[in-house]
Amino acid sequence: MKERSSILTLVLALLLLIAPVVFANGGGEADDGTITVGFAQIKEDSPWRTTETNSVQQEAEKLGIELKLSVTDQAGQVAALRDFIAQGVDGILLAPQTANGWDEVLQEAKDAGIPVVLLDRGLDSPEDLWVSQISSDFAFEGREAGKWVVERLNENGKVVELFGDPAADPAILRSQGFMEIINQYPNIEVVESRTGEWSQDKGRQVVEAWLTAGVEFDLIYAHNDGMALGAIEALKAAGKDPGDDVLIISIDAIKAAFESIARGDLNATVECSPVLGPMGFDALLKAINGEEVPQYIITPDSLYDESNYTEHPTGGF
Ligand code: GZL
Repeated sequence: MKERSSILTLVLALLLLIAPVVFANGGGEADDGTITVGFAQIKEDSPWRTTETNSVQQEAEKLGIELKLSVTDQAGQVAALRDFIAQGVDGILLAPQTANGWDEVLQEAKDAGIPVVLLDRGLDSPEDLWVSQISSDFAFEGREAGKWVVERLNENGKVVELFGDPAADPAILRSQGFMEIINQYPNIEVVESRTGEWSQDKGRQVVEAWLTAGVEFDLIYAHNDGMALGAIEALKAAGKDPGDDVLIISIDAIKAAFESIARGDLNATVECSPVLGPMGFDALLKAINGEEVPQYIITPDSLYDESNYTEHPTGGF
């Protein structure tokens, strides 16, 4: 009898010893080593954004990474990052809708030891709060568009600009790069600049308003293909011949843009690759493993117009 009670005491003591370990992660799920990544994506109805999201999801699947995807506006992205931190993810991918509003939550991620990699846009927070930005060089894209415009207008003409989101890094820099070139030619004038909010419908509305108001212009510079396609709709509805009466250049190189160039509507587009999943996870996994990662990883871009659009390796995104 005495022997049985001492065995029972020993078993109880052992259980007390191992219990904290077994139930440490709420119910005893063994940590099977799977990497978990949170991706805070921008809510945006565009082929470009869909291609990017697919690229991230396909790469996560290929790598066996558990991806938590959140698709919202900027405020929702901040909340999503706090959720990811609370869930203890291993890393975060963020496509910041706007350049500002991130310092606090990025500091919280850093304090939690969770690396953040930026996809397709930059932001204005201190560089020590995020690991790497993987994107195009937006000012370069703007300069390339500016050089094409100078040549096609023979250094003389009126331009209207369809701005992306004025709070977004790509829009700010695409405009700066463009104006850096255009400002060198006194006979080229940007007579109007207004946001089309990256969308085809809004781009169409803005150009309709310019036409109704009798604004005279020779060329439209759109910060993305979606707004350019909307502008083309407006020009056609007004009886104009886009690509001839009015020249149009934009950025992104989505498939619909190449189809429009083939029809003789759009004249040119500067490529901006949305296929960022592989590079995003490569940088994030290195950071998770404590390896050095470049602060900026810039994807190369090229300009495609009537003369070379058929040479794009994938025919657009
Ligand atoms: C650029 C990306 C931009 C695209 C637009 O990296 O952030 O967002 O150029 C999209 O089409 O709105």
